[in-house]
Amino acid sequence: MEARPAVDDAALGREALSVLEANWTGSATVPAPGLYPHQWSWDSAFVVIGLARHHPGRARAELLSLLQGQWSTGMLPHIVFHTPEAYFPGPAVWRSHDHEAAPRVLTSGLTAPPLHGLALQWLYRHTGDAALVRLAFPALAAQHAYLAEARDLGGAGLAAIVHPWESGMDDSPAWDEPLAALPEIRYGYRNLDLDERHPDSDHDRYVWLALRYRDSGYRPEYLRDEHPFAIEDPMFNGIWLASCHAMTELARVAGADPAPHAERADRIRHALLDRLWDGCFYARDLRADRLIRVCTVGAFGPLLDPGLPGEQLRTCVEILESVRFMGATGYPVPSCEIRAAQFDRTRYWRGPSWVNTNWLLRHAAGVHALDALGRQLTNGTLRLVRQAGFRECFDPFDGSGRGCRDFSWSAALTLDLLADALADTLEG
Ligand code: 2M8
Repeated sequence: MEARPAVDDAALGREALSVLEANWTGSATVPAPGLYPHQWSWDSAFVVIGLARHHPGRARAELLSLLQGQWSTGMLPHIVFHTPEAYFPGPAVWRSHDHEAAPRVLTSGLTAPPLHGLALQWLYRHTGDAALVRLAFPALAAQHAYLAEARDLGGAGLAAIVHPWESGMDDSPAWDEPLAALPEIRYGYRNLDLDERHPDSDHDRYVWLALRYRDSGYRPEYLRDEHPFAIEDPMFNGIWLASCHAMTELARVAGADPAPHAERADRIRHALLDRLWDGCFYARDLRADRLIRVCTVGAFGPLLDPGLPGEQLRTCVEILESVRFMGATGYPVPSCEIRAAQFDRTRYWRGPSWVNTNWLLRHAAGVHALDALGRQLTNGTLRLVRQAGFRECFDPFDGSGRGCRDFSWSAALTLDLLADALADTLEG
């Protein structure tokens, strides 16, 4: 474990704000200097959530700058390139400028977990900024319509991801089987030292999948009929469902009809239960037409739904608290169950604990009034950043930091968790 002076809450909060200040480029917050020098979609949503009470003006600017990257199809891309900083795969790979639906700013051609409805609701609750809701609501409604129209590849109401990058949990063991079914690819090019993150073979397949989709002209028909990677992921869809609930509430502020958003939430819930539940929520491989039976932190995405039935709620919480997950590690929440053969405490999204998934589960605990679980998630996550800093991820057993430093969502969500911990102390 890295030595780090113990810091009190106020000092930790100041450190978090200074990381976010340093990672602000003037138009957006980068996830981390150097390694991730552009604006990533769900990272930005977490930054909006973290800044909502402390720096609402910046949170608003963050959301609006991300929305500049939205395509006229409604697709909100996973990366927006506001600056010419080198990154692979960058604009030359995605070629968004060749696509008529793409905006002027350069972007990737994939999407990311649709957390933005929840982020807007968070900001509204803390600021009452109805003008922002009126401005952003139509864009987020278009994002949801895109997912429902272009990504419901299974036809039952869930959105399919068409690339591991779209899950945000790139190297999750849940993608091993569908990736292994792809042809062996050897490009041998990369511009980053990706250290412990991906084996070369996976990285080459990531690039290959992205190029195939690009070369199809980013056509939905190609995704439906030909693309070899199509997965219904419980975390992506649990997040979408949570954003649908948020949109139902925000519709009233925006002067829009809440009913379609509430109906969509119901449809997603039913499809999650029908298609992904088998004693745990698993991802479904649409191409192989089967569940991918490895239990990862993604399994808990549906906990974000206030309408999750009691049986699934109880079972998910039992698994989360058991020795398969938090019950065995000293810190919340390993990204893969520790008894799985694929679990690796050192490898990116295959074992380490992440502040963003901890925060999502903390939020889910609040949704279901599971106060003790919520406190455990808040306190365990704060212990991680207090001891190791705002690292990208953490060893779930000893809490040591992994990946890059000064990572934006670790800093931003710390601000939110600190406020939470303070409220608990005042109430207690
Ligand atoms: C990681 O993803 C990027 C690709 O988009 C990468 O591996 O280079 C993931 O952890 C993802 O969730 C995150 O949004 C991104 C930026 O922090 O990094």
